[in-house]
Amino acid sequence: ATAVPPAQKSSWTNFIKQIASFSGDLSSLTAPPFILSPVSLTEFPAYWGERPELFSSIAEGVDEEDRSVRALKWFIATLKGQYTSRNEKMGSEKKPLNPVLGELFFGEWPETETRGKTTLTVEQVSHHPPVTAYRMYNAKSGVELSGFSGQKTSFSGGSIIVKQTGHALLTLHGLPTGKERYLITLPRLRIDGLWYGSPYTELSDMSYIQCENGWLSTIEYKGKGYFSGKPHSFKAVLTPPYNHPAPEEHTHVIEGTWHETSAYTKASGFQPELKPGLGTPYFTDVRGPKEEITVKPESEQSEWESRKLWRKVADGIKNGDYEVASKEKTKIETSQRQMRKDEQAAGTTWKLKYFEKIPHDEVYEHLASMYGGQPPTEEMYVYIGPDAVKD
Ligand code: 0T9
Repeated sequence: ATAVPPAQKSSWTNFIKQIASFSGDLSSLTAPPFILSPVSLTEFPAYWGERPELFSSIAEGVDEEDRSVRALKWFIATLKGQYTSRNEKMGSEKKPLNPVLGELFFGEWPETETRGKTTLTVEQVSHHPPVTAYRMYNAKSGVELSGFSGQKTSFSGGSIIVKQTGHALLTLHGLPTGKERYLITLPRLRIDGLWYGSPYTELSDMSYIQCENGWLSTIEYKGKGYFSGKPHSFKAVLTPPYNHPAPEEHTHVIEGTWHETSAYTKASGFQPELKPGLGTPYFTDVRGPKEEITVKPESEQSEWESRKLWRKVADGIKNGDYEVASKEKTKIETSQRQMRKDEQAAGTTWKLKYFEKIPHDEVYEHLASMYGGQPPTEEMYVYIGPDAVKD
């Protein structure tokens, strides 16, 4: 069975062939209409915030160990949104709109009784190759996430392999002990199901959450037929700093699936939260609803804000009016090309609004060296907006 509409079969086959013979920036390839998403990649950083309580409560941990557990729990709980939500909403993974340079996306998760307001600022900081910078901040708890996201793609064994470039830094500001930083690295993706026209994402390899105090989460991802025979499986091991007096008793092992539930398989010395009905000492349960970001109405947005900028294209895609979609997309691309030409003629370059690029991130290099990662040096985008934290 195939999900490819009969009229788009040859264009889909063509698209797959193009992907196979091509490696680099997939965003520039023209895909058949049925696989187009009306959502721009600048909206994707919002997945980090869809469990706002878990995010802001990282700072409530009583010590480094507890905060590292909470950081891991929040991270794992975001994976379902990050990697399966297009399948749930649109039936399969789809090709997102390729953001223009300077595109912005803002939103928030409003304050409630149990948490302060969390805000998100996203800016497209490069078009070729696409790079998205983001910053999420909860002022009440002092929890901040900042990072950037890019992709290097290749084709292997019928799947698209996506190496994520970029990393994120989680900073807990204003703890009694000062600030505490965590480096978050990102997993590798495989896009499977291409032949049938119903692509979905599986994660592979490892990612890390390295706290500057030495606590380290190593997360290993497996698809079908590994640890549990289930798709979307992972195993996370949290280990104490090398000089910890009782490392064995403070090593946490968690196994499960990141789109459903996970539980401790080892938690010596640490009393995990128990949840009725789940039987084992549970860690995450993301089967329930998540909370989507609140975005202000388009009438109050600037021309650079993602939903307003892409409105006509997105409507075309949603209404199956691909002629309109492609006409409107061409308009946006033409005006972008003109802007680049004008800049070149004037000897200027586009100026970022909310982020400043630094060519090397020393925090990243330092924290990555702690777990023995030998990462290629990466740039970083530092948030410079009005509520930037100076400490
Ligand atoms: C950061 C995430 C990222 C972005 C997407 C690879 C992908 C673009 C990047 C990595 C987020 O935090 C997490 C989730 C999904 C990733 C996307 C999945 C995907 O297929 C696209 C790529 C560029 C394509 O559109 C490939 C062509 C398409 C026809 C396959 C569906």
